[in-house]
Amino acid sequence: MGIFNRGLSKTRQSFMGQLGQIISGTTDIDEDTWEDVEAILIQSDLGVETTQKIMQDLRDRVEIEGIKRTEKLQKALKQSLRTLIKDPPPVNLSGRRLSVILIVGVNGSGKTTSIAKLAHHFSEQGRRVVLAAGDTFRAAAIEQLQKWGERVNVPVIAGQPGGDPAAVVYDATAAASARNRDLLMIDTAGRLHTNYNLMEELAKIRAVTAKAVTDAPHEVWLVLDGTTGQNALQQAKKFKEAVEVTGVIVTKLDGTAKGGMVFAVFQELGLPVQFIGLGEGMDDLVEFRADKFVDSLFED
Ligand SMILES: Nc1nc2c(ncn2[C@@H]2O[C@H](COP(=O)(O)OP(=O)(O)OP(=O)(O)O)[C@@H](O)[C@H]2O)c(=O)[nH]1
Ligand SMILES: [Mg+2]
Repeated sequence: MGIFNRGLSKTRQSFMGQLGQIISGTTDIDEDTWEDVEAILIQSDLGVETTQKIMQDLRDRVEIEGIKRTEKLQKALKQSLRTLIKDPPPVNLSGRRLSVILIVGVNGSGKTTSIAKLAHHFSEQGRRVVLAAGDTFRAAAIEQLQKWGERVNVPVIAGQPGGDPAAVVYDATAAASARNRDLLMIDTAGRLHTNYNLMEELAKIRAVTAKAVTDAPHEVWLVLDGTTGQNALQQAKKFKEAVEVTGVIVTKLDGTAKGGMVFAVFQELGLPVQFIGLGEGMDDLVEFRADKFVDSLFED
């Protein structure tokens, strides 16, 4: 069983468990069937807008293909879901001496651990990674990143607790050049999307990287906690307004049945999901793949 299958088992069990009840009887599709399918999609945290879109696509599909019986619905639904998501574009990391990835998100969403996993991932690809401890706010945040740095064998540039994160980031860009590193990833403090001052601080961090490295940051990834489902979408809209987010990392999908929110990220935010978190281990952050994702919701 692949990691997608394993990591998405909770969403699959919930989703397929309910869908199975609808499609197992070989009855004709009627209004009750449509209502049941809609309820399942909402419960899987696809959100109202995305659910409506899928329902329309599914009804069209059923009509065009002349599907009459509920047992044929599964395949059609799978196809409808697949149309909403796609593989992310290649990460924008080549063709320059130093690439910079800025990681943002609300408190506890999984930023620091995702950075560690990404450091591991990119190091394995031969990148020379360095991390900046831009969370100077939360006690022990610097230490947390340093511990991860040791585990994945990547240097961490840090300042003093309570210091200016923009200064740490500036130092990190200089250190990256001095140490001949080609990928800098910046950890930031968790912040509520409603906190104006903290969102301004992110803009300042952005500006510092832009000043130090041409066109930086080259990627800005928003980390969303998958267990918070639709709530994460509201946060995301605010982050998207405040900093130019280029992609999303959805974490903790292994611990939730709300995996449907991934569809809403594509549909309602118009942002690609670059990576998904399917566990706490170093190898449990994987590149998002649309086919595998949809397959994992259905297969058993
Ligand atoms: N099961 C599971 N746990 C995860 C995943 N990603 C992160 N976590 C856990 O979520 C918790 C919070 O992760 P952090 O990386 O510290 O989150 P953060 O966004 O940096 O938090 P703040 O810095 O406080 O804002 C940790 O216990 C992680 O192990 C995941 O994909 N699956
Ligand atoms: Mg953190």
